[in-house]
Parts: sequence; structure tokens; C-alpha cells
Amino acid sequence: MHRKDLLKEQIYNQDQADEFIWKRAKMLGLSRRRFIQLLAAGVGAAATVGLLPSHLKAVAAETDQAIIKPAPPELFLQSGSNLEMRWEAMYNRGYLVPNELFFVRNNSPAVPRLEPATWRLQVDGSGVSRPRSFSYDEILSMPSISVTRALECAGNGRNFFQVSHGKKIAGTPWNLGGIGVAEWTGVPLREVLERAGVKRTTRDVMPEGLDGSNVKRPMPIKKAMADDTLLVYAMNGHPLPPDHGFPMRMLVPGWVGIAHIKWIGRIEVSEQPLYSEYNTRRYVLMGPDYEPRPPALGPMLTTQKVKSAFELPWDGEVPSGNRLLRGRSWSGEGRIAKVEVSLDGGQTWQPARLREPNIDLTWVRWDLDWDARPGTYRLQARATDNKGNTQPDRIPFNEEGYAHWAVVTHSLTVR
Ligand SMILES: Nc1nc2c(c(=O)[nH]1)N[C@H]1C(S)=C(S)[C@@H](COP(=O)(O)O)O[C@H]1N2
Ligand SMILES: [Mo]
Repeated sequence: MHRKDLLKEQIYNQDQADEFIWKRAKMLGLSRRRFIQLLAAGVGAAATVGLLPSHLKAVAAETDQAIIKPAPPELFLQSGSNLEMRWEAMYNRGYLVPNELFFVRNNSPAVPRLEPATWRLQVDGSGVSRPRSFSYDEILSMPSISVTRALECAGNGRNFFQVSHGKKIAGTPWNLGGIGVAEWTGVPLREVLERAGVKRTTRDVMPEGLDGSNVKRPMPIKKAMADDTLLVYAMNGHPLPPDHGFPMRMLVPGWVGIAHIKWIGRIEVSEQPLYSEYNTRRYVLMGPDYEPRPPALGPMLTTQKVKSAFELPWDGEVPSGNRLLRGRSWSGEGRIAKVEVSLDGGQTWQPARLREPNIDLTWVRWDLDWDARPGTYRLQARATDNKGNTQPDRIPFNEEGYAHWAVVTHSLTVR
């Protein structure tokens, strides 16, 4: 293949998907020449999945849409196959982010269209004594729970490295809208693992998606067996929407977004440590302040940090007068204990009022009274969680721009 501009996310993702399908084709004895002929004939990824192992065949009905749901500009900032929630759209809403406003982060060029009637979840590997597959109906007939939890992209806040370190980083240019909170309904992963005969010697569990990029990422058995680690089939009281992983996805509370595998089709359970490129080459911290951790290129990202955002447009304008200055803060390790707000770029601080509910690994809404006089303001919010983590003024640079949890400045004009 020709040298490509792999810094462009869409090209990178397509290349990734092509490479994956080519490997499968090769395994089944197809020549490179024939493979390229098929691709050139417009047969494309969707048709070549006939070449995929049986558990991945459901991808055959792949759509050609990167995102299915409407993306009105008043709700979202769009970047390729990703939708960033506009924070100002949360100003007149409640605790949950409705499905139509929930951010989308797709690594693959197209959303797979999966049929519950033919979809299967394959559970196999050295860590289970009874490897088997489960149908959609079978999983729905197991005991389920509903939990309210945040889901946040590891790269949320990436754009602020430009402000703090003067470096523009390739990748989805999130401000702070790569997060959402929903009520997730599903079956604890533990229920499924137990039915497959999970062993006491099991170490790692790796869910795998059915989209083109072969997205998969391992977690330790302890996290896989936690009460709120779920196979999710409903979101805010609706069947899981296609963009968010229909018919089923993982919920791995507190962990970086990439762990919450969408369009799940397989779970590898192993007595050996498992790795994927999603925790060795990507979603790791790389840069002058981080050492490689073989086989990973740097420390792996797992739990999310503490962050805060105002329910206001970036560089926005509001009318003068008495108002509630509102925002939300969250932590991947616990719940928020304290939020302080500055109107003058960090010179003076005042406490914000926290509003119920305040759920662990989710977020808290906060506000303060503000008699807004005309002028320009440099708003800042600084949160502390109940584990004692406080948002710092500055964090070290990392090349992929993950985990920007330092305090940021939100400029606002009052007219
Ligand atoms: N199969 C699959 N799962 C995936 C992804 C993906 O591209 N494919 N993206 C991950 C990333 S990086 C994030 S941040 C979340 C986003 O979930 P959402 O699109 O439902 O908001 O899904 C994760 N799960
Ligand atoms: Mo992500």
C-alpha cells in the first residue's frame, strides 16, 4: 500500500480496518492480488466479511454511515465520525444527558447494523471451562440492573493542550463535551462469565467489538466481576441506539471510554495477561514525563480524572443581570466533594453549591449566584473528589493529548 497520511484520523481508521480484513483474508488463503481486485471491484469491507470467522459475520449488514442519529449544530460540534456535546445545551436540562444529545466516538468508518435475531455473544478462551455463545434473548432473560454512570472519552479536553502547552494534537479535538451521563440497563458481565464457567485462575477479560477496526481492550477479572460492570442493552429507558452500540455494549464505570466496547460480539477470557493495541500503542501516556511500560509504550489509561465544565458556549455571550452560573464536575474514582469557581482567571475563588444527586463515578451539578455586569470574564472551576484528587493548575504533556484534567479558562462576555 502507498504511504498514507496516518495522522488524519479518517485515513488512519480506514487503513486500520483494511489491514484487519486483509489479515483475515490471508488466513483463509486469499492472495493479495485477489484481495485488492475484490476491493477495487467495490466489493468493499462489508462483502469481504464472508471471510471473517463466524463470530464476526454479523458485520455483513454494515451501514455506510459514520453516524446514524441526527447531529443538529445547536446540539453538537461534529468532527469526522465523532460528535461533541455542546455544554450550553445542558443548561436547561436535568441530571441525565438524553440519547439525542449524547456524544459519539467511533473509531471505525461505519456503524455496524446488527440484527438481534442473528447476533451472538461468543465467550471463549483459557479462562472459561464451558466456552459458548449467547443469544440476545438469552441475555435479556438474565437478571438485570440499572445504574446511572458517566461515560467519557480518554481524549476529552484534548484541545486544551494547545492552550496549556502550545501544541496542536492530532485526534478528535474535544473541548470538554466528550462526556455524557445516562441510566444504563443491562446484565452484570459476571452473570455471563459464570454461565461460561469462569475459572478461579482467570486473569483478564477482553470484550471485542464487531465494527471494522476490531476494537478490543482487556480488563482485570476483578473489574469484570464488579457489580456495575454491565452488558448494556438499554440507555435512558430506550433500546441502545445504533451509534451507542446496538444491540449490546459494555459499561465499565470510571474507566476511559475505550473500555466501554460497543457492538460487542466476543469476550475473550484468559488465564494469561491479554493485550491489544488499545492498551499498548493507543490510550497510553507518551511523552518526556512518561516511561515505556513494555509491552505498552507508556502507562495505560484506566480510571478517569477529575474535571469540570460550565453549561455555557465557548467564547460565548450572555445578557447582563442576575443569573445562576452553572456547571458540572465529575471523577472516575469517586464522587465530587467540593467545587470552587473563579470569575477572574484564578485570582479569587468562591465555593459553588452542589446539587443532588451526586452519584459516584458520575457527575454533580453545581451553581452560584452571579450578578453579571457587562464585561469580559475568565471563568474557571476547580473540583475535588472524595478521594482527595483536586484539579491541578497544569499537567505534563502527552503526545496523544489524553486526560487533560487541569483547570481550564472559559472566556465569556456579558453584554
Ligand atoms: N466497538 C467499539 N467500541 C467503542 C468505540 C469504537 O469505536 N468501537 N469507541 C470507544 C470510545 S474511544 C469511546 S469514548 C466510547 C464512546 O461511546 P459513545 O459513542 O456511546 O459515546 O465508546 C468506546 N467503544
Ligand atoms: Mo474515547
